[in-house]
Amino acid sequence: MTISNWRCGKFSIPLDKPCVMGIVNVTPDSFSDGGRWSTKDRAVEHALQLQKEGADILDIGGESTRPGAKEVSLNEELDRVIPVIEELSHCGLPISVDTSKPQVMKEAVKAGASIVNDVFALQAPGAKEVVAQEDCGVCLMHIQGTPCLMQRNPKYDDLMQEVKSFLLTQTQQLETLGVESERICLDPGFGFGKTVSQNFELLNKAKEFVQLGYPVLYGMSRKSSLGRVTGINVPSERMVASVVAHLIAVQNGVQIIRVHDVAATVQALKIWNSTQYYKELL
Ligand code: 8Y7
Repeated sequence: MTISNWRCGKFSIPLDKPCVMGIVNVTPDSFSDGGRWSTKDRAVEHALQLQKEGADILDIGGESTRPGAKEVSLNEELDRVIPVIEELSHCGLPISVDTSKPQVMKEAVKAGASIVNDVFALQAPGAKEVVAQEDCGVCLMHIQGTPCLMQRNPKYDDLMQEVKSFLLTQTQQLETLGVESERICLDPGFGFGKTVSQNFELLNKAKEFVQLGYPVLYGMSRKSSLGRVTGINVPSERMVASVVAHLIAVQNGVQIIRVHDVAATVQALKIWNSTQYYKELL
């Protein structure tokens, strides 16, 4: 079973070719000289740059989800992401909001976001109801534990089975609330409560998630497991590793990839696409 489109509000995102979600972080810049560029302006500028580089979706996040990151208050998160979403809502690309807070989801969709991307898979009280009331797409990601504690001691009896069954349980609950399956995307959560070995098992077995019949998203960009096996300690230097990891996911049928380095990823995908569609080449 192959799914042809991901329905996200006014967008129907085609999945016949891999789709690139560009990462846009809206976080105050500690090196800022104090005013020439606001946090909002920097984020919008970066998002438009990723659009130029060929991103298909822009993922806007105001809360760091990195291991050990500290939490951001509701008002702070709203102040960060809503103005950026409003400004980008007319750029022509579907906007995704990276949040776990139901109120942020609701305000973001009202401001023009078409996708809710939640690393907690809508487990917060009221989150599923917000998505059910709107017409947006949603990405459900698997996590074991919380960002603060997840890397302490990840444990599974059967990794693939547990991740799949978690995602399908969340999906079923959403569908019971009236959310159409065409709106739901699944993500195994590379790096979220998994060992290096478990992360690469998820990548190796990506086809098993694709076979569930929903669009599948993988986000591995610059993550520490890529650093561990390459010996590259600086995240921004992991571009080649990231591009290769995402290309492996795509080769295994994954339709959506979430990346920082959009230009390099798009370049790689043009080669991959050419192997799939060579009959269309001159
Ligand atoms: C993922 C994600 C992050 C991911 C999805 C980072 C917000 C950590 N990772 N969302 N978000 N999948 N769907 O290093 O893997 O980018 S934050």
